[in-house]
Amino acid sequence: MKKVKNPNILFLCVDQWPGKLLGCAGHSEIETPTIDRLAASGVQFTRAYAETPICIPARRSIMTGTSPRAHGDRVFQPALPMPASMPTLPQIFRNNGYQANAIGKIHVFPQRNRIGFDDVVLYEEGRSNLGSIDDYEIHLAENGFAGKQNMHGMSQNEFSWTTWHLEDRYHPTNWITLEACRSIKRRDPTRPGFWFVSYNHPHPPLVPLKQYFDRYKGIQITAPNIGSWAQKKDRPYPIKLIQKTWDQLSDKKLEDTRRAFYALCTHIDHQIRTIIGTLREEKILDNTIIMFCSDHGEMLGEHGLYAKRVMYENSSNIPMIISGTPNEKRLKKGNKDNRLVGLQDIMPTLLDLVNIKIPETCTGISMIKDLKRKTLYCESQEGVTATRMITDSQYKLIWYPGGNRWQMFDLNNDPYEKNDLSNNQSYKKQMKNLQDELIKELYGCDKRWLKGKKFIGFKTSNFIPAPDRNLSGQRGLHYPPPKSIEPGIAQGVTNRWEAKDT
Ligand SMILES: [Ca+2]
Repeated sequence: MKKVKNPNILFLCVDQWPGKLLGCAGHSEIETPTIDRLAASGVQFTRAYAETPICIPARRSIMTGTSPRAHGDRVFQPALPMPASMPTLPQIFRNNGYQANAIGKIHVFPQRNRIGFDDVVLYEEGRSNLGSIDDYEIHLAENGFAGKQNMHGMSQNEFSWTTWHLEDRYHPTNWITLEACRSIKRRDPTRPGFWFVSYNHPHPPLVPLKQYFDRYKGIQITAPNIGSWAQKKDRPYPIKLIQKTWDQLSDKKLEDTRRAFYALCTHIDHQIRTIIGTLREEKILDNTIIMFCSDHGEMLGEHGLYAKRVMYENSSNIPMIISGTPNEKRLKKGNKDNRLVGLQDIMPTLLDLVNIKIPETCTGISMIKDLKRKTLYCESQEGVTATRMITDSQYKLIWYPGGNRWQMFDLNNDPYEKNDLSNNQSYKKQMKNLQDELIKELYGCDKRWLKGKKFIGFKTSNFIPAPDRNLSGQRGLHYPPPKSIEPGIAQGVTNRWEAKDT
């Protein structure tokens, strides 16, 4: 039999996991021994960002190697197909002789679109009302738990928590791991493999296994950082909006919420070991490149904010670790690389590592090349919550067109973004430099918020919270399956924000 030479790729993706929430990033409370070990045997990119820290746009960047501007979503468009003109990451691998399989969450439309993979074993977070019953729901049904996945009662976009309500083996993290191991064992031995293993956690619902929550019971959990700007009466309009959208948790509740979140992370970390062990037992571990990243982070109460969308570090900075094969010289073991990178860089990097030509459609840059960015541009939402960000590594400039507000942070000296420097005259020059770079990045409908070279933004109206009791993302009993909905309308929190700019 012809020996497979090209390395395999194990791409481990998680959802909503902040870059700082890793032992190897210096976090003293989280337990991530496996990921720390991957970082020690590879390169950890400490300044990696989600260009749009929202699920669908982030995943489009991963799968096409492009910026939000190129792939066409900086909002969250549930019914937007993948860009027809762009080859996908799995398709390019397959075109070059690989087998490519996805296990878990891919979040595309239509849901069963394989976007270039040979096969997708799908976990869709209970979105059967968009037209497809996913493989996890089928698995539960076959084992006598039809429609019971959400009977823990926790919401998809909310920060209550409870422990997992079924046997451990039915937890999505365990199921995704098992399916990943099976896919590795069932591989075609004549071709290299590309596995995209995509966990939906630590994204809410916060439903850790009891033993993982218990691990954190005796650990004092540090309270979130609250910047001086975050409680000011005249804080930017979108910040007020997000702070009012989620319930503000008491210190005690937030502490337990963080424990539940950390428990979901450690559970994933331990489960990853079984996949690595399977590669080892199949005798292909030493010929496998392992990549670990998240689609975006999670504020988890920092500055009174929850979830993502915003450009503060907890939301936009992500874990990005690549561990090469033992002889790979381009990935120096244990290196912490602080260049500015984004999700759009993953596709060019993985292709570069196995010497496959990078398609011209990619806007990303290979992270193993010497070429480095001077600035990185990130963007999120249109309308009242629109947020634009540019960073030159040391300084981060955030623009809220709603109310035409600015924030600037010195990340070298203020990594938790507590001190807004935008009104500090000593930093006028640094701010002007970044504004000049930002204006070059703006396009499309953003241009209506400029007058010549002047940023004018738009006036915002008074915020009136919708009377929905913060439960609009709640899932119910899924047997029989819920009725189909119009797929183009986002369900959950986003449609409560009446996104009008006045
Ligand atoms: Ca996500």
